Amino acid sequence: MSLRRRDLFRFGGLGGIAGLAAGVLLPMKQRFGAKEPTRESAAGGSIDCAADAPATGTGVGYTEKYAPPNYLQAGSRDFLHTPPAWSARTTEPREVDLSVLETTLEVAGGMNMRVWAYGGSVPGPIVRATVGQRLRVRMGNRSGTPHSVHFHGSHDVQQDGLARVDGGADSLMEIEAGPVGLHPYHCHVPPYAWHLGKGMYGTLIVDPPEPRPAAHEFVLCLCGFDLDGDGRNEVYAWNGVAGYYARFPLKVPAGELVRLYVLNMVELDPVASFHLHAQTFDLYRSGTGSNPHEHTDVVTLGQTERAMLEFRLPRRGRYMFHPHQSRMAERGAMGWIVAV
Ligand SMILES: [Cu+2]
Repeated sequence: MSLRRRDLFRFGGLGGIAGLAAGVLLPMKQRFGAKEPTRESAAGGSIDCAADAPATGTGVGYTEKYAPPNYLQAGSRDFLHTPPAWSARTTEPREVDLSVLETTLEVAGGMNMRVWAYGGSVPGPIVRATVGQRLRVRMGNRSGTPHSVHFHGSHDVQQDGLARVDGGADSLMEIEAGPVGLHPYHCHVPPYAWHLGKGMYGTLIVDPPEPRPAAHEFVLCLCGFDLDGDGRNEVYAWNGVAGYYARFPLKVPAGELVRLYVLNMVELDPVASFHLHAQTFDLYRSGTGSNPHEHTDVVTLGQTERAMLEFRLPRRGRYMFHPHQSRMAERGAMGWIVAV
């Protein structure tokens, strides 16, 4: 079955895509040293701040119309921002399943979008590997439309993931994770603006052989959704659901190292950005280098461009983050990091 954009509104039902891949790919614990973030303090979680948020002004009300559906609870989508634990390279290839499901995502309360979901979620599962790790990527296409899975980064050009995989068929590819950094994967079947607009992307984190310093780590993947097929996005979201981090801020202990992996996977808008309030950060473009390129409070990202950010929030409080494209911030992509 092929989907026309007009059909998007015909699919109702609950949009919450369960964390199908969570148990497979996303162990929740991270590596932490003795003094720096503790396992307890860095559960990678979010907290429910809706109750104590101001009714207007800087609270949840900033994106009232673009709030998450009420059935979503604190923590219900934490697996989408929590990277798997660092793991040493193994000689055998690691299995990664990025099978595609067709389902409905409620991208904001009352706004349903028919999506194609790697591993059952939008964005797809976070894949993490140490540089040089071979990854055997299986993609079973459980939708009615041809798809593919193509990784950014360096790999054998014969394993570039451009071949169409028909509905009902499976594909297998093997790549070596590299270089160190942060690389998206996505569908490359034309018109791929349409496929990406329907959620077909995810994150690959490639670690150096020795893990980076312990930190509270989060992946923030910016998504855009064109609900009515007019070629313009109406809803924007970090990790798939508008306003999720406005209602459930990321939580970190004050003073401890925070590392964000930020990706712009928005189609139809030429650029987006990530801006943090009240604190500046070290910017590692694409996460590929070991020295920061810049110390700033905003990074502008073209389509599929990404950045690794490191900072500490010295004082307790609520630090806002959002794209500095106000249309995006006002339509679902405003969030908070709370230092406690
Ligand atoms: Cu596709």
